[in-house]
Amino acid sequence: MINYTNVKAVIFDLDGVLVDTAVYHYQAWRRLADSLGYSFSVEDNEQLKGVSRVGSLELILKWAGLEKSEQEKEQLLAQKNQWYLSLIEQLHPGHLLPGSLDLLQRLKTKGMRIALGSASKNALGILQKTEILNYFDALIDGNVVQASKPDPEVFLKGAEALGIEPAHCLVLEDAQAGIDAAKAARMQVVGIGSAENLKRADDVVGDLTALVDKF
Ligand code: B16
Ligand code: MG
Repeated sequence: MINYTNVKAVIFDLDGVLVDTAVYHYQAWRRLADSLGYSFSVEDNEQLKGVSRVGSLELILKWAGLEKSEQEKEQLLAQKNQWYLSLIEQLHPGHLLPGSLDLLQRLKTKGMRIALGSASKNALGILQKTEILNYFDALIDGNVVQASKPDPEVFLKGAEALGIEPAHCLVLEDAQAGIDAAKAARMQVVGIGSAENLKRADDVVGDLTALVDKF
């Protein structure tokens, strides 16, 4: 159970929580895996959620039983990102997930501090295209963190940037790696999605609409 009266700041994951971009990561990774002769499943994809670009490639190569040079890996990462960027080129506010805008507006009205805690290096462009950048007091993304989720770095940096103690931060996450990162940061965390994929979350809801009236 979440203690909402204790919450002073909310740290949002991006892909799969605020914006419906997880499906485009899936399509781009599947295309890359196909090009490597590996049949990439939905279950494989679930394990990549919240994992950095390079960490995701390492996992796919491991599953496929392939070894690549550093230079080949760089090319594969660039190719995946190019495909991903072309898929999200037309991203617009209609791609915000249910409840995103209502919750951001409610949190602002209530004076809550708001940060982004995403593994993505494309986060800024996505916030701009979906027109929600102005809601954020701090942006922590794949360009400023060294250690990937489940390491707590991304969320601890978010708390620090906001000037709020971790115990007063609530994380919203759609990935098991992100839930584990939030717990390692000693924060409360709500899983967004299905409970079977989000173990150890303090609560799990289907989407952000369920959280609007908590604040
Ligand atoms: P990029 P999140 C994560 O974003 C995605 O869940 C994950 O699938 C992706 O590999 C990672 O960002 C890196 O994204 O290739 O855009 O740098 O869920 O932490 O907001
Ligand atoms: Mg996510």
